[in-house]
Formats: sequence, structure tokens, C-alpha cells
Amino acid sequence: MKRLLIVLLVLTLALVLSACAGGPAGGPDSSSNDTGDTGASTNAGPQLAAQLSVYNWDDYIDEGVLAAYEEQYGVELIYDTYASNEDLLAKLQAGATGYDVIFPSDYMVNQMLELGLLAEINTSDLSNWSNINPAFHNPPFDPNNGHCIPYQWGTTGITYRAGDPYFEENTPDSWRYLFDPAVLEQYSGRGVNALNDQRELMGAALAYLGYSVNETDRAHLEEARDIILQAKPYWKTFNSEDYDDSLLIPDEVVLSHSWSGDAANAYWSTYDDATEDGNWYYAIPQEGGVRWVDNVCITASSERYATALHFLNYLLEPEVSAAITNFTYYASPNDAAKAFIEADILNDPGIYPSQAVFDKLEWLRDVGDAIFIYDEMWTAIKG
Ligand code: N2P
Repeated sequence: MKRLLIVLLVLTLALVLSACAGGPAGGPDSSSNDTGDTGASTNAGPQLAAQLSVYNWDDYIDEGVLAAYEEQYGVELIYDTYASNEDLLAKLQAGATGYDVIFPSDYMVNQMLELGLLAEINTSDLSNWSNINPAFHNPPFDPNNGHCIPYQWGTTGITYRAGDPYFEENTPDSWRYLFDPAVLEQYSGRGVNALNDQRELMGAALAYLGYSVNETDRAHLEEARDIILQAKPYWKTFNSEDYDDSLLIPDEVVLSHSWSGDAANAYWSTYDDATEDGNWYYAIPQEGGVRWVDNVCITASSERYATALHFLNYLLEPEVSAAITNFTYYASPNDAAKAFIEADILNDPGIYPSQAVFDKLEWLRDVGDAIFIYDEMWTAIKG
């Protein structure tokens, strides 16, 4: 896939189209100061701040989308990344201010809401809100989308090396391939990676044991911890940041616990026109597991609320949403974006799973006080 070229083409189109349409509500205001926006709306839209600070997961946006926003609206984006929901939470809880826009997953939105870390939004202030598929309206973790808009969604499964002699005979469509020492003995010498992500790894072990990924019973959580501790010596790495680029594509491992889009990135990055195939396949374990939706929210501490809201509306533009999915290979909740998403992505069941597969998976939910048990298990796992 000529990924870069297509991204550039889509962006050029996005710029042309939004110039014609006048873009999302708002326009540049080079007279704004650095510390905040006025929040005042005019016919031309809100006065935009000179800067906006955006804090996102690693490798989770096409940088061209950021550059196009800066150029079109004259707002400088201060862009920084994190590796997990827990890292994001820890950063905000440690009192970090200055971040305006963040991208927590479903269960973390819920946790952050309870901690008062998110600003309210009203989707009727977003002219592009109607682009979002109604299935993503009013999610249980954020009633009426009162704080966040959906960004990208996906599944968690197992990515494995096509052509590996062991996997030619054994499709790793079970969590056994990540957790069962007898199975790991067969191939782990060639490298296995586990996601360095507390809820995801515990969720996988819980699904393997036949429990909900949102289990709160201490005894069951301890069982999951023990499954992980028993498999850990067979794992080469704990990486959820850049494992597609640093471990899969260069053949540093043969199997990884992974997110759907990273699997597709590894596939297309190794795609060979001659064989019409890539090196990495993705399987969703039969026992089930996690599906997730990541969201875009404004921090309660943001002093540039109107600019942040303007940026959220920009991310909802069909061509912008599509450019993000064409880069990340994650599914888009934006229906209007589909016209601009590459057919290979729309038709990939690893990215847009069948209803039957979708139904086998669970959303991660806020587990309330049981999160302290998860923290305790995680400390033992990482120790
Ligand atoms: C992308 C991270 C995907 C987030 N690097 C999974 N929730």
C-alpha cells in the first residue's frame, strides 16, 4: 500500500474541501495570545488561541493532519505522546496542567470523569457531530457524550508471523499461545511480545481463564496474575508503544499480543506485490477478549477550551477522520469518513470484524475500587 502518497492525497483533498466549505466552525485569529482563548463566538467562529497542547497515544495520528490544522487555522499544536491510559492518568493526577486535548479509552473516560479531570462538552456545538455513527452516541462510560467524542476503535488479539513453521500448522487463535507454557515451549525461542498494558494483559488472562475482562473478584484476579507470571519467562518483551515497527516488522518476535491496527500496519508494511501478501496475520482468540473505543476529550484544566473544541470538530471532518484511519489502520466511528477510507481497510475483517466476532468481545469498563486489586497484581507482574 502506498501509504504516504495516499495520506498526502487525502490531506490535499481535505484542505481543498474544507476551504470550499469554510472549514469547521471557526477560523484563525492570529491576534490571540498564548495563554488562552477568549471562548467568545463570532460569526466567524471562536477566537482561537495561538497554541493548543495535544496529548495522544504513540503513533496514533497522521502528523499531516496536525500540520494541516496548524496551517489552516494558525494554531501551533504542542504534541506529546503517552504509552497507556494509566500513564496518561498518572500524569494528570500528578498535577500536570497545560494539556488541553487527550485521548483516553472507554473505561478511562469513566475513571477520569469521576476524578473531575474532564471538561464538559455539548455535541450540538460541534457542526461535524452528525458524521458519527449513532452506535457511538451516548456510550455508557460518558452519557450523552457529555465530555468526549469517539476517535478510533478496535480489537485486541494476537499477531503472528506468516510463514513461521510452527504457525503454518497451528493458527494461534487462542490465548493459550500467549499463556500456556507447554505451547510457548514450541516457539517462544523466536520471540514473543506482550502488551505493556495493565487492563489489556489482565483482560487477556481473564478471558483465557473464562472470566469477564472486567472481573472484580480478587481470587479470579489472582489466578490471572499467576497465569501471567507463569508465562512471563517465555516473553522476550513487554511493549505496547512501538512493537509493530520495532518488533514485528524487523522480525524481532514471531508472535505478539496486539491491537488490530498495529497488526494491519505490520501486514501492509511488509506487503509484497509479487506474492500479494504481507508477513503478519492477526487472530482474535476464540475465548474472546477486548474491544475498545478511544476518545477525544478536553481536560478540566484547559485554559483554551474554545480552541480545543474547535480542534475536536476538525477531527470529526470526514477527510480528516479518514486520513487518520488510513494512517493508523484502526476503525473509524465516523460514517462520513468511509467514502475516503481505503477499500483494503474497510474490507479487512481484522479491522472491521464481523458481528459474530464483535459479539464475542467485551468493552473494558471501569471496575471501581477493584482497580486497586488490578494495581496490586500489576505491581507483582512487573516486579
Ligand atoms: C496506538 C494505540 C492504540 C490504542 N498506538 C489502543 N487503545
